[in-house]
Amino acid sequence: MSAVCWQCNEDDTMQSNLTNERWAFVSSEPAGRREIRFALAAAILSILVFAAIAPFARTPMPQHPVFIPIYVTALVVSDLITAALLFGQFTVLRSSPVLVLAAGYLFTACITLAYSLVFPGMFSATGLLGSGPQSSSVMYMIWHAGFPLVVMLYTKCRPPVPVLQVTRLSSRRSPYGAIACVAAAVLAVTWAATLLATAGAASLPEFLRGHQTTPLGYSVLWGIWLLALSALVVLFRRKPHGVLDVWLMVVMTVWLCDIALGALLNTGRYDLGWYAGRIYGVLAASALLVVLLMEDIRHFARLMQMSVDLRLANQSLAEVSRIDALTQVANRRHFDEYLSEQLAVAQRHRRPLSLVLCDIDHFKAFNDRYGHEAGDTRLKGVASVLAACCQRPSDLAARYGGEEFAIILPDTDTTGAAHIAEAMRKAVAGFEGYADEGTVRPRSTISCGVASWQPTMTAKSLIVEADLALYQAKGLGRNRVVPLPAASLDEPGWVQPRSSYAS
Ligand code: GH3
Ligand code: MG
Ligand code: MG
Repeated sequence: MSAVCWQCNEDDTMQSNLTNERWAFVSSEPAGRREIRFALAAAILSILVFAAIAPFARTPMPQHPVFIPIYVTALVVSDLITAALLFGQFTVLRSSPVLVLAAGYLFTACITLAYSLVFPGMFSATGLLGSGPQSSSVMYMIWHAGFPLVVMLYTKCRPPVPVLQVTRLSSRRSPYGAIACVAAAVLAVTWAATLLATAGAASLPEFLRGHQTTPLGYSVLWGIWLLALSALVVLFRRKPHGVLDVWLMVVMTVWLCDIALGALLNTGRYDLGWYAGRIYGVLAASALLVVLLMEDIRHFARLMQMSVDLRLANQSLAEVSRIDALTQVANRRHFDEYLSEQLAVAQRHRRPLSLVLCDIDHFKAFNDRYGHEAGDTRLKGVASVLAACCQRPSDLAARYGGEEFAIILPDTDTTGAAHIAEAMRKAVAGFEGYADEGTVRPRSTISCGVASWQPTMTAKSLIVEADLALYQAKGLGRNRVVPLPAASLDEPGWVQPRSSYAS
């Protein structure tokens, strides 16, 4: 509830970050405009329907004893589900108001069940459990006074604790002991009420004569109605309102209509007011249940969205962690992982695998001449050319470090890899796309060492072999490809080494 906000010491930013986690339950959620509007509309609608029916409350209606079992079943099922949901929320929130309310709904479920047992004509002509003619009336009174009392107790309990806080508390003590105690207390109260309404009914004053309520019965019922009204007022005055408060106010409004139509404005059983009052009773019982279920669906949807967002964030994080920030090709970590993966595949299927190590020639001189920013732009350009030369989806171009790149070529033997390396060398040497560098600068060349995996080799020895080949390419004059073991190239593209950056 909004009351939770009073307890928050965090600054606004932190609070908004935690908002979704805190308001994970309707019982700990502050009422927004949407809830207030809906609740107000529901309350106004109930009052309007009440006003329309009230003048005809005494109209006699056909007696349908089957109405009672239907009414009782609907009430008991809906109250029990509401109680179960609230108990469930209590196990997480450990909020005493939620526990009290859950107990209230369990009480209404139990007492409704007991009411059905003593109602004449339901299980026997006079009712079970040795009930007398006014037993069901007494049960109705206890039932309709009990719930407003529970609601008042609910308002007196401290506001619910934020979810994060209670989650930490939850590890300390099991909530099931409290639930068991409360459930036992509810059963005891119901048992005592039933005893009073049956065995003790004879010693009670006369509330019902035949099917007619006596003046004393009306006084008690008016008292109960005023009690329900007080519960509504207390709820209203307990600000700021949480979602649960707002919907409990609707429940109490419907409760007032229920008592007024079904017990005060009517004359007795089976008139219009009596039927309408019972229907209001079912509405009052199911109002909170509907809200809890709707909120559950809303929270579930929010949870689904969060899990999708989280998965996407994880995906992009995984991608970012595998990409070199400057050149946007795979980084060294991804290179290492991919090489060992592909070596395992090559080993298992006895397939060839080659590695090309490329190094930009005289790059230090380029940097010295044009500056590091220009060097970075050049690195990006070379990386994009190398990546574009990787034809198969399984080929991977990575930045090995500094101005060195490594290309993993699965399913490629030395000759094939040497051809690809040669194509790369040519593409870099002939690349015209350094336009974004702003000024025209000499093209770069690369030297490439090619090595192919042999069954005795590890990832490390393959890299060492490719490095050796690269070293030879540098030694032979740069801007060339050297494969190890030697492979014949149809079109060897060696050119004489020349540093075009030297000033
Ligand atoms: P060689 O032909 O023998 O490879 O000569 P080289 O100058 O390219 O090699 P050397 O190892 O002497 O220098 C590598 C240079 O690459 C040094 C450094 O200035 C440059 N370099 C490495 N990483 C980066 C980078 O991220 N950005 C820039 N701008 N330059 C880099
Ligand atoms: Mg180098
Ligand atoms: Mg270099």
